[in-house]
Amino acid sequence: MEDKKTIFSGVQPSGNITLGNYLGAIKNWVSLQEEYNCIYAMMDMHAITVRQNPQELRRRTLDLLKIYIACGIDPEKSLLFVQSHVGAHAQLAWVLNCYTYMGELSRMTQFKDKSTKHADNINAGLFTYPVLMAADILLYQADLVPVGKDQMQHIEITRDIAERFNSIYCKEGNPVFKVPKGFMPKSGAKVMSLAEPTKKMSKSDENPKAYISLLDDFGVMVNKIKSAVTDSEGKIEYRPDDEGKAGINNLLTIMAAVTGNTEEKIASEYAGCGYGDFKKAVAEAVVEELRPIRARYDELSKSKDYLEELCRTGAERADYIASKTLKKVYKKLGFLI
Ligand code: ATP
Ligand code: LTN
Repeated sequence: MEDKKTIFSGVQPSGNITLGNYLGAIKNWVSLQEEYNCIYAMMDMHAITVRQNPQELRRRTLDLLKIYIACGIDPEKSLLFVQSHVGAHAQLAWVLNCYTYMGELSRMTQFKDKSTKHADNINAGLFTYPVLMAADILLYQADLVPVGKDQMQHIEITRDIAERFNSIYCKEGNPVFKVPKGFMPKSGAKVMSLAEPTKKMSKSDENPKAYISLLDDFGVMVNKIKSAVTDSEGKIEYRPDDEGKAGINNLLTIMAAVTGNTEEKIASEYAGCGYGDFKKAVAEAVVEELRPIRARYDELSKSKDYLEELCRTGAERADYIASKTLKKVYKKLGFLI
């Protein structure tokens, strides 16, 4: 166990978990559990960079834990915890804020997108969001961070912050922080909106037709896929998005991520097939992938005590690991400890 490399990742409980979150991140986490020491958290502190309803946030945080387990994360193998239960995240984030430049934060695509979308609430937390994310990752000395494509820029800044800190304080070698690498799935790293296939599928999209929630009724999922925006060419081919194929490419990607085949192979399998039939096949594949997840999710909904106990023990174990890194950092900085 100790010799294994470490994985860290998480999702924010900021909405209904989507097929994009699942194919881009969580599905990948499951397969890594045997080979790595895995730590997965519910990122509630990140979620408050956008206004949340407190009752819903509480419910969604526990729902997210249920989803992790239902998707195949085994709490006996992986460490699961709630971000806000471990004080070191906020503590290290403050320190790292002092080692991150305004210029580099202002280049973050997610900040630009979210500040356009929430123009009435461009808060400092939204701006320093990647610093908290760097703290999450660096506290656990993670080697690998499995995320979707949209988060790779945040992994890059995490690497820059870690290297900067190490180069200032660890000249003699023996770095305080391990410099992590991002890790994306072959297919599904960027699942697009079903309504606007040039935009990322996002759990906080106002249009529920844009995304598939893992908790949607199966009938609703099928209808959403059937009404996914495509093109009028009528050809199932995997070609560049700017040739108008974004919608079909997205359905091919979804099918590829679910079945483990490549987009090209699926395109050749369905070449000559009408869009209606292809959409039906994609919808069936998605429903069959999510059916067992839903059954386990429903089962877990009866076990609130078990879930709360997992959060308690998870937080204790995470706190133990995180405190060790934080102590090293404080010592390097010259804080009295
Ligand atoms: P929000 O809309 O609230 O910003 P989100 O849907 O983008 O949320 P996050 O919590 O930011 O979801 O992301 C959790 C994980 O899911 C990350 O690893 C992220 O890269 C991945 N992810 C999110 N959306 C997609 C997508 N459309 N395709 C693939 N991966 C995705
Ligand atoms: N910002 C991530 C969620 C997140 C995360 C992390 C992912 C917060 N901290 C640490 C990986 C590692 C997102 O998906 N929006």
